[in-house]
Amino acid sequence: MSGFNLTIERVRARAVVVPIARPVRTAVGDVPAAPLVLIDVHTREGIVGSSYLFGYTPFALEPLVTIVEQFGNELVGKAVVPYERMREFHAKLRLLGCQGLAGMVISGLDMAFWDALGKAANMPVVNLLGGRPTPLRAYDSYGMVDLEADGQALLNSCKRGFRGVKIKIGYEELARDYQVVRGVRDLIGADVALMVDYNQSLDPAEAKRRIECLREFDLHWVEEPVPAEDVIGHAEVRRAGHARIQTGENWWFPRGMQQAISAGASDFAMPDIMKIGGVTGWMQAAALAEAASLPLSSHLFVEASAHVLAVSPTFHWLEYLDFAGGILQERLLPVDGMVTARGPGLGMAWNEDAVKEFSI
Ligand code: SMN
Ligand code: MG
Repeated sequence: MSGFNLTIERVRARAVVVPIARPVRTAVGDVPAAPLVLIDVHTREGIVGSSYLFGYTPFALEPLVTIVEQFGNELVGKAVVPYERMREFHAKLRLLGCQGLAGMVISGLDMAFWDALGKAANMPVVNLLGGRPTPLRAYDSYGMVDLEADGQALLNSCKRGFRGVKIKIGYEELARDYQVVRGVRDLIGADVALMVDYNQSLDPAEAKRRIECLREFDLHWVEEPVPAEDVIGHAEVRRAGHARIQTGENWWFPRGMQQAISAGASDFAMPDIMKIGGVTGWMQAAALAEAASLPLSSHLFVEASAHVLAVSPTFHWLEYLDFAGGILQERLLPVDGMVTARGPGLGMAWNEDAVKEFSI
């Protein structure tokens, strides 16, 4: 059987809420556990391609499951050929638009297709893409931190070899931002990269004011200072020149990325593989990043991101924030601050006992 003649027989979606090591508190809401939808694309050849969606909040799970199942019904009998399926998805969603939950679903199905192809070829997806598993430098990603409660964890991140740490800020007052950033910088020292993430919580004027006050801490990047879709506002903050601006986790497909690039929104780029179009969309985004000389990082999805970042010409950082480890047979763990893709496929196998335990 050629690894490239797979036919879809059934698509299954299951909702789970997975415990995570550290609840993620952001300036615009908290993520106490990971609401995921597990996707399994069963083929007639017996291969099952798997991926997951991150729902952000539990109320998104049921509609996501419904959309996956409805798309799945229309996929029965079709070939696992990601490029063809993506073109069909975009045509189908032309009137509705392929943002939001529908955009997440087609990206998740694309990831599952690539997982199936890798399994059928008995190789990691990164090899199908022309690369090979490569240790990628990762940063340890936190939410809003409490220096008392999280200090030891932050020190452990450095001891485990992470060369970068990200924290979320955007407190009510700038003074608190300043106090937390100063405390973390003092804790991790000058040689570990420190990224901060405002999670879209400011307006451009307030962002410029706050970022100017944080200049002394040598921030590696300031992420999403203003609403994600405000690419003009991002560019305005970037032009102030107080810090390098990072954004991208809310870009919808390569065209959404291009709009931000055209606006000069950021110094770096960090698409989310679940919003940029899965593996197929990511490869196009990686080309855009190279053409625009934008260092490229990932957002969440440590397993799939380790594959696509290894073949991204402007690779910058892998974000280490493990949401799915609790329902995998084996977590993808960093080694000395580096993360390496594993296979076959995307290298994920569900721990069915845990899936049952965390199912909703
Ligand atoms: C983030 C957003 C939503 C959930 C977890 C983390 C954050 C990031 O924006 O960049 O990791
Ligand atoms: Mg972010």
